[in-house]
Amino acid sequence: MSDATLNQLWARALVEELVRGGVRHAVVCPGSRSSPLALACARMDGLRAWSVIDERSAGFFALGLAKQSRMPVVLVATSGTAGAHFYPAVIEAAMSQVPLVVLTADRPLELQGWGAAQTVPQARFYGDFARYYADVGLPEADDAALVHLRATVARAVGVASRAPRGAVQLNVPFREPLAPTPGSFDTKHLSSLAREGRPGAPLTHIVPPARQPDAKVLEEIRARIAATERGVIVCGPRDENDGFAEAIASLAEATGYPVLAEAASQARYGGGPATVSLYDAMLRHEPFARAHRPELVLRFGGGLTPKGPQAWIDGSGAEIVVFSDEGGLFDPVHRASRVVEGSAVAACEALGQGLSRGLGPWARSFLWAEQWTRAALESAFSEEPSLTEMRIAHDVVAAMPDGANLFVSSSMPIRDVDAFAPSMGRGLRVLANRGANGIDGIISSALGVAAASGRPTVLLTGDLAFLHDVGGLLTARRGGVPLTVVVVNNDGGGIFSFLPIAQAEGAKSHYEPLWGTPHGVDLSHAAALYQARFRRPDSPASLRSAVAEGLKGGVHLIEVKVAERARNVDLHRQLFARMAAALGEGPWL
Ligand code: TPP
Repeated sequence: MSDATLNQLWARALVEELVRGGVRHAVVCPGSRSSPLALACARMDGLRAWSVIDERSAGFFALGLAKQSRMPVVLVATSGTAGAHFYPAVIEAAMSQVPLVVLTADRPLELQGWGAAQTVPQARFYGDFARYYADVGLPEADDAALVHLRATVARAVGVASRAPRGAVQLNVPFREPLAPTPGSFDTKHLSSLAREGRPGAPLTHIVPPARQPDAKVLEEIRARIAATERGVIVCGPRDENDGFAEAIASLAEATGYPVLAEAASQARYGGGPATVSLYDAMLRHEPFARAHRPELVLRFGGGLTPKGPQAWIDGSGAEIVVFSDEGGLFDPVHRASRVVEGSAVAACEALGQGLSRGLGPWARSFLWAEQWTRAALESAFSEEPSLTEMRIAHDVVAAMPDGANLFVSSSMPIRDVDAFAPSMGRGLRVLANRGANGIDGIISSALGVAAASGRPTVLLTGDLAFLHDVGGLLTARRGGVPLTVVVVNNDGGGIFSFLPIAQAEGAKSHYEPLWGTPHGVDLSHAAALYQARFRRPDSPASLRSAVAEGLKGGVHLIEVKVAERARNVDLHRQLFARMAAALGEGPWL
């Protein structure tokens, strides 16, 4: 192999090791110092190079690609402030275990610290949020240096990909010339290991430990399950597409426990017959909540989005066992007696062995409540045909075909999907940035999911989150990524109306400018700027048909104007009350 410059030889070796480690997508931001890396990404077989102009969007686009594909994705930035814009995506990756490999191109050592342009200290840019950091050093046409580079890249990919997954940073300095020059670079003196690595495999394959949970502990928990009828399985947000829904359905059948499945748990849409979606409403019915206090809770995934059910679990006095795939802990009030690390699917399979309780009166009581709260929800919607925020969440899910993706923004959209969009007999992949719950990078994250999956994808977002990352729409156009964006436009931050600050006398005159933050933006201009199809449906039927139309292809912006934010709080309370009241006096256990 020969290459036009030493920098090219170096960058090619680096990117070759990324691909051998399983990287299939590179998100490259424009810059000069990063040119050798950009070119190596664009030329590398087996790697799709995406160009994204704004590094903050690029970070979230990569996050979405990696969330969906569960494979590490590489990000490339030039030197200076560029790489700093990856920070929020790196944080989300760390908090929700998404594998990213960040390459920050840099100036050489002799330009550091003396005022050279676009030169800032880049070592450990992301602090503890990056799981690994190395400066790979300046390119050298030397066996030891190239083998070390390859091994370091292989190691970085290995760390990003093993539990707990997350972002890693490699700082990559280059001297000029940064562009390829005519002629070839002599590599004859190099060993084949330095020049080519190990074709078909990383130079150093770091094999992660087996993720089988501890057998003895599972045996103890199985004995506890066998002795306990009043148990529940609780599934919080979890991205994995590893047969989790099926494993949970079998565990429910074996244990006789209902499954409280959060919207983004991958256990709700496409879950088994024990799936309970409307737990938030049903647990607002106090006698029902009291009568259904569990004695054993098997928890999977992250924290539940709604507070009430979480408090019900924490206050139940039940024994709580947390199954943590990635070693992450979700137990902020310290109620869990055990945290079992290792594959959740493997844990489900092992726990169900030898048990066949089936769905008896205990589980059926939850499922009965699911039916009744659901009937109340549907009848409320049929009586009042206006597009409320709750109705939008419900109808967007209802309009989606089997196998599609739904990305849901933080703030009210994820809460509304969770509370008002029950399982509808279709398999959907529902993803959200629940690691740090940011409203940043939402459009770009959804685009990453759409790009990695090649499946119809809808984003449901609030207007502030939309405006926060509106520039992300550029990637839809430049990268040709189809996406249907539904914006719930309440002209500001609706979630704050649910909080005490909205009522506080002392903050009254400041509430709108500082929390409500109305903007009055006409979103059709955003559609025009990024050449998206724009629609503004004003009825449930026109919303559904706009979503169905959007899913045929292209970039679509669907804006739904909704009731004023304060009124939305009342509408939520009324609907929750109506659903809970449907449980009446029983019949329960
Ligand atoms: N900045 C970031 C990056 N993330 C955050 N979560 C916040 C600020 C705080 N925050 C939480 S919700 C919210 C804000 C600013 C308002 C979101 O408004 P919108 O997207 O319109 O959704 P709505 O509340 O109306 O449902």
